Amino acid sequence: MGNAKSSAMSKEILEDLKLSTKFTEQELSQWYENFQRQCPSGRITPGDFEAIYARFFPDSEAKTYAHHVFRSFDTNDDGTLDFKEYIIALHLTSTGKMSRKLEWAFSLFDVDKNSYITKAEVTEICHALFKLIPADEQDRLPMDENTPEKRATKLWSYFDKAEDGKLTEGEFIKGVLENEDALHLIQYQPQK
Ligand SMILES: [Ca+2]
Ligand SMILES: [Ca+2]
Repeated sequence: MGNAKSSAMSKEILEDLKLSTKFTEQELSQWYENFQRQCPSGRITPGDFEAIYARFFPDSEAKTYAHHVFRSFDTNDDGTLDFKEYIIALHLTSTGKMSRKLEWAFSLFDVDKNSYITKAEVTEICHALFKLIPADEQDRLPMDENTPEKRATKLWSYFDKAEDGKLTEGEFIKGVLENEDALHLIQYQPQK
């Protein structure tokens, strides 16, 4: 409202996003309009992002996980998500190819961004994931994955690494692709 001037996306960003995602110009323009409306400053803050997650996971504590996801989407490390980072994130998590999704999953697990995953980082993300799972659902989990530690140990076993080893992106993606069970352990899909 009264903000029409800021509603055009720069040609450069549009072309860039058309190349890096499969979204059409029309889809991108539509999302840009929505983004501008919901986020007039053009930047999503960690607080905004937590609020979005809280709406998706009303019965659980999504803040910790949201914080990790935010970090993995904030590719230029400036503490906010701009439209480009937002769209790439949306693309990756909805329609992206499996290999791209796993690249993203790697960055989610690489908490300190040093290009390696350790078991401690896997455990930290498993803790955040667990907070997303409602208590009644946690009760129904298999015995060997019903705590964050057990889940981390099970996941780590697929990567053929020592307890104190370091996992590269290639090893992570290979381990997940070769073990169907690993794929469900690295994420949480709400049942509702
Ligand atoms: Ca950013
Ligand atoms: Ca790391």
